Amino acid sequence: MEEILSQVKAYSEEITSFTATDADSLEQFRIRFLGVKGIVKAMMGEMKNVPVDQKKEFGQTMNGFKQLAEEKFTTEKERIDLMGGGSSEQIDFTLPGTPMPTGSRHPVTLMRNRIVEIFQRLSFTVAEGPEIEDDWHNFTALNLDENHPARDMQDTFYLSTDPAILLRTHTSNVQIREMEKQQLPIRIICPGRVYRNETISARSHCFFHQVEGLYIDENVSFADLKQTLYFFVREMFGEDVKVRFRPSYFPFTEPSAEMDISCQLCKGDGCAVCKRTGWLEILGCGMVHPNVLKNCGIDPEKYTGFAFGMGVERPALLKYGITDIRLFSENDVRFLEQFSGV
Ligand code: 2U9
Repeated sequence: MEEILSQVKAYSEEITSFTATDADSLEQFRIRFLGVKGIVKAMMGEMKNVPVDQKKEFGQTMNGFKQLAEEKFTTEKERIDLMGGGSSEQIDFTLPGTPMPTGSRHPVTLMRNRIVEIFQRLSFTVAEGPEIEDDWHNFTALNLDENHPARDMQDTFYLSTDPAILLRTHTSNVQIREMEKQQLPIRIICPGRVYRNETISARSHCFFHQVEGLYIDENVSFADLKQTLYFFVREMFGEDVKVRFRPSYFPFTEPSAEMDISCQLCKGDGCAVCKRTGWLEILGCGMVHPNVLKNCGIDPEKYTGFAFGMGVERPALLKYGITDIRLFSENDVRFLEQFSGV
């Protein structure tokens, strides 16, 4: 018994001081101590030669011995695995890691965020609504009568005709839905994707993005409209930007106007981008038509409001010098990763 215990002690010291240099030396260790014909098994086999009154103590010693060998094997295995299986190769943990490609925001998103953020500073809040819409919210409530060309099957994508369910042609459906809630005043900015049944080309696509705005309260005037939009373009294009309003027509606003800014490329001198006029059209606007207010249950005698709408792709093309609108939806990472910002 004494002899066996001193052997176990010597083996225990050997185990404690063991360090595997690679997967091979670890395997040698396993075979030597934990294998079927290994030392642990052999030592345990000595139980039969131990006097009965010492069997308990011997059993406990052997269990500790076995545990020591197993734990050493486990910790050494983890260390060798971390080293990539061992051999003589050592891992240098100070080396830079494998690069993780980071994404970038889409140029249309960047432009949309810039527009929205400026109106948020004027206390406009973002409102969103469905892209699949019914006839009322996309057309009828907006004073577009039954014969309006925008309602033509060729101009819009219909999901069904009776009842008419379609892909919205503007984000104005969002404003209608907000007005129907009857919580006044309303000061909202509505960014979103819209659809038109167009032949796809470098200049037009069957879907694009808009940002529309709506402000309804008592005593809202055309002067408020002008000053709000003037603030917007100054924030967007700089303090020296000039604006002009041209009378226009939209069924949902009266009076209506289109707003131009002085061409940012030639500073108004005339160039190819502004077609030698010195001006660029950037948005449409007007006072909300009384019929539209009535359609949403708002009293036009008490409340007035202004609305405006602009496309997002066109200013993004201009800002980033892009010449083909189709690039925006091709999802080519080589194109998309060129734009930075938040
Ligand atoms: C409600 C009432 C009025 C939104 C308006 C325009 C003028 C306009 C175009 C700009 C370029 C669309 O993307 S574009 O092709 N938009 O000219 N939009 S006024 O008027 C509204 C909207 C909602 C309830």
